[in-house]
Amino acid sequence: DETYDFARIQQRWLPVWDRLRPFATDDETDARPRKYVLDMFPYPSGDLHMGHAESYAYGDVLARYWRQQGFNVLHPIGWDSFGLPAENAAIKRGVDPKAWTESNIEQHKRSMRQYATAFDWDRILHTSDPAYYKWNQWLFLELYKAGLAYRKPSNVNWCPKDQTVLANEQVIDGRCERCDTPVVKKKLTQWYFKITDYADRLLDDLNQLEGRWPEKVLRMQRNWIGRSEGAEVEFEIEGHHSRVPVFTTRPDTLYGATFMVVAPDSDLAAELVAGAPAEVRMRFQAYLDDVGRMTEIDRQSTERVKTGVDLQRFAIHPLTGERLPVWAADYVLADYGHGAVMAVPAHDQRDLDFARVFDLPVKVVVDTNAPVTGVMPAIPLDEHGNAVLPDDLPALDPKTTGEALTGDGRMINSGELDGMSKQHAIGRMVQLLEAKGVGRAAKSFRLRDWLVSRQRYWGTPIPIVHTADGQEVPVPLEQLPVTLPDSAGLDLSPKGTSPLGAADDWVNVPSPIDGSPARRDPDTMDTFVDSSWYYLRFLSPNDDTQAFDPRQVERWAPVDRYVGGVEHAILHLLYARFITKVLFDLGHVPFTEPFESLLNQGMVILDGAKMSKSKGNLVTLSEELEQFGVDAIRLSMSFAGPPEDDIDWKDVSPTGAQKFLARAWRLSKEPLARAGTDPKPGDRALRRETHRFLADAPGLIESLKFNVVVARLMELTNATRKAVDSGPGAADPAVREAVETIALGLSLFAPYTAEDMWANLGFEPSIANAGWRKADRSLLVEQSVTAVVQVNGKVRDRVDVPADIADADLERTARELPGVVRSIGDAEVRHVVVRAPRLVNFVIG
Ligand code: ANZ
Repeated sequence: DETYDFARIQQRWLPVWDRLRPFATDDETDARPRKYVLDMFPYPSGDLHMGHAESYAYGDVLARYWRQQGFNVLHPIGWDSFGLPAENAAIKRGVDPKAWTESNIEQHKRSMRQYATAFDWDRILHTSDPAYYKWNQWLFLELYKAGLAYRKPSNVNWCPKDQTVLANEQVIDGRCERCDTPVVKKKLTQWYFKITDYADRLLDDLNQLEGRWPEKVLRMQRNWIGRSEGAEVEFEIEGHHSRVPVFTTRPDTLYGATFMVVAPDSDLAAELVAGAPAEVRMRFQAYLDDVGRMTEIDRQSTERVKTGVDLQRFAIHPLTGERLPVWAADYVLADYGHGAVMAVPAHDQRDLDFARVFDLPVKVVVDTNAPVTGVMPAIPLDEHGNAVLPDDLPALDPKTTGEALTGDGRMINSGELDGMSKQHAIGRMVQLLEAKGVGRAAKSFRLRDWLVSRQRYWGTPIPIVHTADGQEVPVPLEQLPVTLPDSAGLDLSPKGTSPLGAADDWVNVPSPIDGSPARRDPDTMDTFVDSSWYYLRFLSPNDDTQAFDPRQVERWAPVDRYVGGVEHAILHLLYARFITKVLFDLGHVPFTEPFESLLNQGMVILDGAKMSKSKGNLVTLSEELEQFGVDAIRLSMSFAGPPEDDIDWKDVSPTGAQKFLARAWRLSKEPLARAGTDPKPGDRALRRETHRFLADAPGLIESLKFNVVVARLMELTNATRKAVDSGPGAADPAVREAVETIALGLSLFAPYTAEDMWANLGFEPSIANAGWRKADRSLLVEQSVTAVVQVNGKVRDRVDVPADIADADLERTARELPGVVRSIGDAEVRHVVVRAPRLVNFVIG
């Protein structure tokens, strides 16, 4: 059959691959170098969509490429199968989340198999499998034992619709990431992981990833961790038992502090207001209620008129001894720094706005008119010794202008700091504070501890038992996994407490310590815990004695190339990095970063817009595959542009891709030279194209220029067709060489077509493991030079050689020329003069 029929080709090769398992990685004796290529594992909600098709196409190009380069490549797949999407879908359909999840996984598996992703199907895992989450519980207990998992009552982000707690990261512009409902605050006792202990390392180690992770992701991670450097300054408060620290990035402005502000929802505010007059307490309570109804975004908005309550308490300035009024105001956040600020209205805009509303004093301590660099010019003084400023300089009067003086300048009104630059003054002030024992250099982070407990059913149960007297007891390792009870009979609908609390038989257990009545922790873990270490589980997914096998970790980890969407740029990657560092510190893994390099593919959009069911612009993957075939879709993804860019499906032509594949495939049906025929005498121009492709493709793939490689394959296909139709013809060995190379190149992008071509060319399957061919460098040079070959100074022959041929190669070539062989005969060559590429002279005698 001479027509390209993608459906027939797909049917032909799938069962063969099932049998050959070309991507198995279970041979422990395999001595090839190793690569670990990982695609972010999917949520099994619904069938695969265009986004999956794109991401898996890219991951597969890399996995198949490394295999052709002679690496043993681990490319596993699994499912992130716990979590809200599955649970909400299950609630909507009234089915068991487990059954629903598993049937979706089966659907995914079928689709992925058909999509011919080069996965090792013997390593699959899914996180809702007790065999997986047993080790999730182990991980929790490892953190617990290390003091990195703890419980605290705190204000949490609460989604009133999903009735669940959200991590800061899951609140987008004050709304629930999943359902867009405005998030409110609620006080609950929750489990946390102490990621803040790792803030410095999580930030500093990003430098190692420079150039290997997208710059955008590095920036997002840096901003998320948000390190500020400055100082901690302690203030006495009259009538208060201990000194109150504040965090400031501008200790140089301490002499300009004229009042203090505390966050209304902080413990400190509650303590201070307790000692205030009844009238103040009432006003404060009303204010606190208002604040509780506000989103974080509103609170921090600089647009809103500042509000606050005078607590009628006084702080003592640590250097001047002045009494500074203490206010509570919502622009100060309870969970940043120490939840209190020294207000410097002259130099901080928020403080100035506040001071102007409540008529509080403003004191300028930085002369922002003074030159910052170089030697200070002599400032002219009046008869009283005060500086005379030129008339045209703006007045240093923020209280009137409303503009805080945030620029650089020279210190004034600041005692021994006067005349110093900002940097100098910051250093000096820290010394002063340290000497007086009222402050020190300090850092503050935007990063908060990771809230890991969820009041939902479909997640990993937290392996802690609470005794009647309030003790937390870890479930002993040999009793893991703590499996989820059957969902039948449980009300899964969200209501603010975990559905597991109502599973009496499950929740009531004897204390592991003394058998006294106790209760299991009813919460489940954030699914980001599950995905924080799954890359390690893939290394020994069926090991029921440990979370991961250290020997396999040694062999494969860390991940060489991680592929997935930019939507995981912050959360998932940060958590995986954190858990990896914890595992390193506990001696479980020998590295500190999980993902050596990262590819974030763009989105597949339609007409410039994100595809969604509600917008009615959904392109359905299964229909595209049906119409154009797997290879045409995969090839289209790679050809559409750089993988990081969005793909507008409107600009993509699967028909064009299909036509190209047919053209390439038909070449393999030509009456080609026999396999193994030496192509040396073949058409030199075509050979040059072939070997250029072989030489260039590896660098292009490694720098992720997949689209360029596809374009080059198209060119090579055209050149080959020309050589067949109007050149040396199909039987020229150079044509066979070109067609074999096209098949090899296509094996990265269009595995079915490539395999079928390989069979047409007379080879055994699978082309996936055929191995890349080495480019013959001598064929790459465009110019050839005619070398003259002499024997005893007389020209005996000529030969065309590459312009950059080496002396030794030229000599060897020359010796075999007929004219040379004839005239040397049996004589002994006593001396050879080689001047590559133009001349060889054999001296005989
Ligand atoms: C005095 C001062 C003077 C400040 C000045 C700034 C400029 P970043 O860069 O975000 O770390 N601050 C401290 N804790 C706060 C809290 N819990 N809520 C709101 N604001 C808080 O900002 C650090 C600055 O933000 C700190 O430095 C403090 O104001 C304020 F000319 O202290 B600064």
